[in-house]
Amino acid sequence: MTTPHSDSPGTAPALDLDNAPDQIVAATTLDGLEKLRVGLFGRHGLVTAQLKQLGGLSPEQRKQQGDRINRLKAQLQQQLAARKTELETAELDQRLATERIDVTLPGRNHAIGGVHPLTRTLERIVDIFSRFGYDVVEGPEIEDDWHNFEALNFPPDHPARAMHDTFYFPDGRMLRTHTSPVQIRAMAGRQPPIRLIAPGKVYRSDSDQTHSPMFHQVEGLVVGEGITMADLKGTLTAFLRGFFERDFQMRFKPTYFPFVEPGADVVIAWQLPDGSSRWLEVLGCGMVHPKVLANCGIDPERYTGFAFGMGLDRLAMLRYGVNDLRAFFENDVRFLQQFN
Ligand code: 2U9
Repeated sequence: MTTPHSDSPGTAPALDLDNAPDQIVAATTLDGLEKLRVGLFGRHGLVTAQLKQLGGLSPEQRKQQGDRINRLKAQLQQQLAARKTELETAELDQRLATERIDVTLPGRNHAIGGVHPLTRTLERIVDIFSRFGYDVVEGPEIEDDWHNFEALNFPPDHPARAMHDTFYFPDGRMLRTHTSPVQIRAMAGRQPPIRLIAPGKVYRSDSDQTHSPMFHQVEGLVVGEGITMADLKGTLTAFLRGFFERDFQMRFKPTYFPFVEPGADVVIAWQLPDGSSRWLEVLGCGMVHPKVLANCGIDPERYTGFAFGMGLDRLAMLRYGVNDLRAFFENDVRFLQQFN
């Protein structure tokens, strides 16, 4: 660190009028430069001392020495000013380089994920049935023939089996075609009163704008003493009004499912933007078939029950006005962001 041009007081050669120009050029800080200026032009500075001596000289010498000192003074002042400008510019450049802030940069956006519309729809359904006092129950997606068909009153060669285009494994097991086996397992494990919903993925070999080989169902089951069709109608009316947050006409249209008797499709009068309305199927339901109760070890002479089933994806399409089911599964963020 002991270069001859260093500013540090301990290592610089003593300032004199001969080396002053070199020391000015070698100054690397504005502080160091200011010390040199004081050493030359301050009250006890070298140039100041020379000027003070002029008073004791003869007029002729004074003029000669005066001219010399003035030239020296002007030269050193010019050098100090030039070096000062250089050091100030360097300091500013250094600050601009290290403290640069580009105020035109756009702010940093943190991408915040959202809740998938199907999850949102399920959360609404679970929320409503939880307030009705229902449990939420889940079960396996790979099922055996007993739980998926047999216990639900689909006899081996029953044509209703053909309604479900089932994905089979070589060992005879299958991807569940509905969440009904969850209720079979729940009933086999307990006695009434039973009040539950079973949400989950189900699989059928079917694919177009309104069918996907994997879709989501929510089924519900209530079993107890004295449960009637009136309980079924009251529950589903309260649920649908809560889910769609509006009032509408409802109809229960008789239909057939092997696991319920009687069975019904529920349709609601859906208001279209032009003021007209049309009947829309929103879920299926029925009184649990006595054979199904018996298959699960529940006495059908003592207990009755109702059940219902709905396509979660279909309800989400209706509620959010989505016309292609596949949009829910493609996970295009431009689609998903609309629900945040
Ligand atoms: C047990 C007993 C009865 C569940 C039910 C429906 C009617 C129904 C469809 C709606 C549209 C399935 O997603 S969908 O294709 N479901 O119409 N489901 S009653 O009945 C049961 C279930 C389990 C033990």
